[in-house]
Amino acid sequence: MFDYNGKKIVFEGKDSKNPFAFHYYDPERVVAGRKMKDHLKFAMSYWHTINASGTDMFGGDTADKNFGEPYGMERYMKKADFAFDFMQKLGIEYYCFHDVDVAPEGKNLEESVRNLEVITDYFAKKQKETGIKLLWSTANMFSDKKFMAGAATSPNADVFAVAAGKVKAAIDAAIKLGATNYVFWGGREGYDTLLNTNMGLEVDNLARLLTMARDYGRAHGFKGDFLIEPKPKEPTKHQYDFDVATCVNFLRKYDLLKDFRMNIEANHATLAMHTFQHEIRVARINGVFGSIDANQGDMLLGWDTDQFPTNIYDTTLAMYEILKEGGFKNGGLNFDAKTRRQSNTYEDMLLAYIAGMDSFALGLIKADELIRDGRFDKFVEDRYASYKDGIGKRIVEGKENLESLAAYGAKLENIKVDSGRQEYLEALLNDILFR
Ligand code: XLS
Ligand code: NI
Ligand code: NI
Repeated sequence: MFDYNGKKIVFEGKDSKNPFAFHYYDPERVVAGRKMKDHLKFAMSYWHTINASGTDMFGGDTADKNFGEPYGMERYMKKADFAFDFMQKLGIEYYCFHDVDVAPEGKNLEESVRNLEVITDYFAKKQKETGIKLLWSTANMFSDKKFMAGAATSPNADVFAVAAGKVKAAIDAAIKLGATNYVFWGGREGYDTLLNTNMGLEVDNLARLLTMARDYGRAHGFKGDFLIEPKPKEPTKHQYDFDVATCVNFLRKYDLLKDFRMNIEANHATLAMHTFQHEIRVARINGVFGSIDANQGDMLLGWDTDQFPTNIYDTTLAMYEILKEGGFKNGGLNFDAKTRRQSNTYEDMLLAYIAGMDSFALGLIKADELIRDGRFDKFVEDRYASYKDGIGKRIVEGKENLESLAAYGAKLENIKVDSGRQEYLEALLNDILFR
């Protein structure tokens, strides 16, 4: 059953018992006016897929991702060949990477940048051959020991300088490869204790680096979105890009709202004690929805487990928000997810992506049904009907003030608020999911 025949993974439908086939993801099928593949814009994460080898805090590798090459550029070339072949097998049209995922690090910035240039030239050739595109690039500014106290928010200005150099090179890579986004995830941009931290300077410096990146990118022809990826904690106890609402406030304070949007990760949302849907909604109502890092956490584990998404409630409600947004523009759906340590074979990697892609495909189908069914939207609309005319309309239009409202409300008695019908709506969601 788990003997994979090496062929391209294709859609076989939900009655298929073949694990190496899509059961819901039918790339060419039109849902809500667009092909599924164009709605979903699936991307492969280079770091988890091509590099992660099962290491955890208690044990080493369980999978071999060295491709028979002990070190150096040869290994990274083999990784690239594998990556493009893997995406083609699954029909994935986008990928994402950090600088250090794709090329070996040199003894200094100059050498690392040169390595990155060699590999991105190779990527450019591969992209041309396969039609695969870069969704986003980013700079890893959290793994090397010089980043132990942050990058832009490090107390050491030399670290800030090297971080700026890495961002420049990763933006150059984005431009060269035609990426439609550039991502900032604030790896260690936060603190472990306020006892040693100048928070005001650190947050100002973070804004300084982002502003320099925006200015450099725009001056060199980068037309895509800059994205911040909120996360509340891990590796630091407190990350400055805590959640979407915090990031929106940050962008507004430093006048960056025009160029920056959000890359929302499901597991980061739950670490911030929000649902995935909540974070997308907050981004939408503030006009900063950008892209998705698709994964899921484990309810019983308090960290970023980066599991492949299989929870259909979550994928449906996420796709509901994305459809309401009008779909992805520059963004897409990057599987920032890795197979479990015990799922350590090549087949597991395929099965994991198939599970994630099918879960979002089914989520898309169900979200479209939910919208076409209309009862949810109608319920919410009716619930706020008091703002459509009379006093509510006048409040919304700014025609009332505290005194006029005090006069209006003075004699009101027995005000009745209608039931919120939560249980009915939850059952209705089940009806749509399981019919
Ligand atoms: C880590 C983040 C990271 C970003 C890219 O928690 O999710 O993988 O997506 O730096
Ligand atoms: Ni992520
Ligand atoms: Ni994450």
